[in-house]
Amino acid sequence: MAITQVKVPDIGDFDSVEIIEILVAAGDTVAVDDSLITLESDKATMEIPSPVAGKVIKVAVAVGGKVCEGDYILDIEVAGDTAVTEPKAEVVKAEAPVVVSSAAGPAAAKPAPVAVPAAAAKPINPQPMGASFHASPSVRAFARNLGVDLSHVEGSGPKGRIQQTDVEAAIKAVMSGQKAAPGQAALSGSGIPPIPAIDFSQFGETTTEELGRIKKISGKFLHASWLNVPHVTQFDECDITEMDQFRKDMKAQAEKAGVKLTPLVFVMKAVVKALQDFPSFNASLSPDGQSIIKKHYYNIGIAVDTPNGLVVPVVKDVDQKGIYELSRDLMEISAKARDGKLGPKDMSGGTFTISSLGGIGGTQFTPIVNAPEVAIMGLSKAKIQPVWDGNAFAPRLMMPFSVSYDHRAIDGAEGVRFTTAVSHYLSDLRQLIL
Ligand code: CAO
Repeated sequence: MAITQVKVPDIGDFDSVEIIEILVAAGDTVAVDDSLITLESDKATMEIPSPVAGKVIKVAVAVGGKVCEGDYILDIEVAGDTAVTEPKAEVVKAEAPVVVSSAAGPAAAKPAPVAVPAAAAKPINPQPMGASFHASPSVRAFARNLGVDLSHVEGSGPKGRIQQTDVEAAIKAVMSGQKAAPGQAALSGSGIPPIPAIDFSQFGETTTEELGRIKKISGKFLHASWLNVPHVTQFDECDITEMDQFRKDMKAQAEKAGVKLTPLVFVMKAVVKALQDFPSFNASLSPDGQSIIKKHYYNIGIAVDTPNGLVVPVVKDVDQKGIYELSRDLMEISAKARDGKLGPKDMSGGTFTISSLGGIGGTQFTPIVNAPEVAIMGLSKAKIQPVWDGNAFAPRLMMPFSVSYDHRAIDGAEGVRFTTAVSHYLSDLRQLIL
């Protein structure tokens, strides 16, 4: 008999990752590659597999603890001289942050991205510690994404192992009303009535396509933000006639400098100035909801539409950069986003998010707060409007925008003061240098 001390294997760039599940307890027998613990960073969930077969004799970590590569997890008693293979963490989901916005209206599809704090990203009904069920990491991830508590699901695989089809069957049973309360609570968590499952093919031809990876991940964050954050959306508009004229006047010079100026970079500068005036918008609530953490750095997340879905890279230190530098940063991160080359560092540390649909169209929309941030701006398409100047109607370039915010952190009056400030700065860029 030999004791193998199992340690956290190479988990890539992640440092100090939270343990969200302990999947074994002292006395359990494990096979090689059985999952031992689950780690969750803000970007990925990883299952740490057992490098050996044997009996768990001691678990040295706890849920909520943080570990990094090389940290001791548990002891396994191995029969005979079993070779210890170096385990590899299985990344269940890479969580590219996504922004969240949704068109208003009950039928509107919920939008995509937003980086949500690890706590909010956890399933509504976490599986109990050491739950006595067997399931592969991918099935656990599948269940977690849907908020299904596997301890309520009957496994049809060998030795009662839970398969994905078992999870799907459990969901169907609850949706169709065949299974009641306990299962239903496990699926819908906070008691939200489930949407009934309907066989749409009874009404006409249908096709079913699996959602892309980013959509699946962002959907979870969007849902968590939608459920956890009491949203208010303030609509406003600003007169960008002079700003846009300046942008056009600068076009040739900007091209020489290798950048293309769009309204977005000016909006970023105006937003930062307004954030400095209203620090509650550049903040997060503490996990217990009792304090507001105001950030003295200004990193703006930009929702970027990519072929694979929405992601939110972050432009750092916007307060310290000029328009050209910001344009360069924006072009660089948009290109990286579209090529799927963003790394965790490119997507972390944001303090406020802007979702710009202005290049596409629309009049207004209600973005979903990119929690744990407390506010997000949605930009819509500017167009020439007749504006009364006191004597006559004048043609002005008006840009509609909205700001959704967490009402726990920000009051309505502050909300409209903030949008008024942004509008003020954009209508007269000279204010930005005061
Ligand atoms: N009003 C009018 N025109 C606008 C505008 C606005 N608010 N914003 C941009 N435009 C114009 C630009 O000036 C540009 O026109 P020209 O080529 O004539 O100068 C054109 O629209 C295209 O701009 P763009 O969208 O390529 O560039 P951007 O800097 O404004 O935006 C980026 C960059 C990465 C934010 C954008 O490309 C993108 O991906 N937008 C979609 C984001 C998204 O999907 N958000 C929703 C998230 S929630 O579901």
